[in-house]
Parts: sequence; C-alpha cells; structure tokens
Amino acid sequence: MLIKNPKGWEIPESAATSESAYLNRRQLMKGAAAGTILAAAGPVLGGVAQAATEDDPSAHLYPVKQNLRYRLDRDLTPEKINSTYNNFYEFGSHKEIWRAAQRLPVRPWTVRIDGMVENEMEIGIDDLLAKMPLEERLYRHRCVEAWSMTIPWSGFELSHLIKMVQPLGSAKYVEFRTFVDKSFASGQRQFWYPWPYVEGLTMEEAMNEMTFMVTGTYGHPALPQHGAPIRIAVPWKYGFKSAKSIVSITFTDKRPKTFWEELQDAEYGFWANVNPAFDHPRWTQKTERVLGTDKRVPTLIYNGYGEFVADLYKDMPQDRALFI
Ligand SMILES: Nc1nc2c(c(=O)[nH]1)N[C@H]1C(S)=C(S)[C@@H](COP(=O)(O)O)O[C@H]1N2
Ligand SMILES: [Mo]
Repeated sequence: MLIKNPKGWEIPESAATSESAYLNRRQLMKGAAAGTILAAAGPVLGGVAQAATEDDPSAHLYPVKQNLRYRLDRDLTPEKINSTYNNFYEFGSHKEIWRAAQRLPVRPWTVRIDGMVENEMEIGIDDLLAKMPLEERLYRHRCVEAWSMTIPWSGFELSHLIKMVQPLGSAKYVEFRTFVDKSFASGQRQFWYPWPYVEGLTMEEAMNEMTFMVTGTYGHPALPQHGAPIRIAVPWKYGFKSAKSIVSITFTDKRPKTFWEELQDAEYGFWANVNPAFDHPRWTQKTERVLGTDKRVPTLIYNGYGEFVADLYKDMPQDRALFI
C-alpha cells in the first residue's frame, strides 16, 4: 500500500473532512513499520438501536431547569442529527460511530480527581451527580472541521467541582483524560493514535463560568456517542477541546500535552480558541456549516462567547498560536 502524507492543498475537498485526514510523519512511520496502517475499520454492529437511557440510574434526575443566562442566536439542532454525526475516535475515525459507541459501558463509572488538590478522590458518577447542582444550558458547539451544532447540555459548572476538591495554589492547569479499553473501543486498536484522549485547560479557563461538565443531553442522561456518562463542554474553543467519557481530572503545574497536539501540533494547538480570522491549514474558519440546515453562517470570535471569556486572554499576544 502506498502511504503518502499529502499537503493540505493536495487533499481533495471530499477527503478533507476529518480531523485525522493526515497523521504526522512519526505516526505514519509507526503504522507503516507494522504494515497495518488504515487497515482497521470499526466493527459492523447491525441493527443496534439507540441506547434507551430510561434504564440509566440517573434518568430520574432529568430534565433539569434551564439556565436562561446562556442564550442562542439560532435553533437547536434536532437530536436525531446531533446523535448520529459525531467525533469520537475511540469508536472510529469517521462520523458514523454512534452504533459502535453503544458498547460503551456507562456503569459502573468512577472519576479520579487527583494531583495538586487538598481532597483527592475517586468518586462514582452517581455520587458525583448527587453532590453537584445540575442545570441545563443551551450552547453552540463549533468543530474545527467547520461544522457547528447547538445543543441542550445538562450538567454542572466545572467550578463547583473545583471548589469541592480545593486545588493547591501551585496548580496551574487541569488535565482531562478519557477511558482506555480496546475491548469495546475498536478505535483504540488503532495504535498510532496517542491514547488516551487527553485535553487540558488553564485553571482560569477551568474556573470560567462557561466551562461545563456535561452529564445529560436533550433532557435525559447523555448518550454514549456524546461522551456519557461525563464529558466537558468548552464552547468558545474548537470542539476537540471538549473531551468525552472522562475518567480522570488532574490538577498540575505542567501544561498537558493533548491528544491532538501529540498527533499534529501544527494543526491543533493547546489554546484553540475559535476565531474566524485564523484559518486552519485544511479548513477556512470564516464560516461554518450549521448541522440540520443547509446554511453556512459567519463564525464568531470565541464562538460568540467573547463577553464571558475574552478577558482571559487580554494580556496574551492575539496571534495565531492563541487560535489554532
Ligand atoms: N474522547 C474523545 N473526546 C472527543 C473527541 C474524541 O474523538 N474522543 N472528539 C472531539 C471533537 S473533534 C469534537 S468536534 C467533539 C464532538 O462532540 P459530539 O460528537 O458530541 O458532537 O467531541 C470532542 N471530544
Ligand atoms: Mo471536532
């Protein structure tokens, strides 16, 4: 098999639709050495219906009250569209992972909170839900692939969890980690990806009121494909900053090396704040395709959330590094 690492401008429009359309050279060499690159496809799971979340032990908690402080300038995306067009590389590097994701065992599920904190803990998801004030927020979500959705997330502000565990003054960053288990996550057999999925925020970003831990979608427990039972939503940054199915939250003084930085740091930086003025090498960021409509609309700086977050960055150079 010929393995080529094409330049962005050499990729036909039809192929330039995935965040993984090109792996960096090191990843390619690893795969090539073993002769297996691009061989694995997800398992074909015929006829698996969408998970019935009625059986979820947290089902009785939803729907929760909507917080009207966070408003939308567009319609909500129909759930059928949002729940069948997803990025979740643990289950395959394409958009149709929703069937494969039904294999994710969402109970028992524990989250480890550790590192530079007073109160390290390992807490079951249902105990955590009982401690946190749940609310619903309507947020925009903007993928760096230039599509967007609007979604009713349920969950809690990350700042509440942070106050519960009391970080030390030395903590500067928070790192989020997704599970690793290739027995059900077929994408994790694609060993050239740097599993686990890791993301990170500065403490100030993590404490910002917009930063939301998602445990529910559309008035019920979150579906596996959206990152059940707990994921993050950081709506002023490109979607890849919002890690799914989180098993650990670590407070640290070192900037986390994220999954996408590890793979291709020229394309996916740590900051990744939405800004239409800086194009990604493969996608213009000026406009976005709104899922569920046939419209492209102009993209807004900080995805429209500048009033909440622009201050976080006011003393930093407003250059490409802050936005890609
Ligand atoms: N663990 C994990 N989290 C992830 C991803 C992933 O592949 N694995 N993809 C990210 C990307 S690129 C996007 S755009 C969003 C997609 O969220 P959605 O499928 O709920 O719309 O999840 C993000 N979180
Ligand atoms: Mo994305």
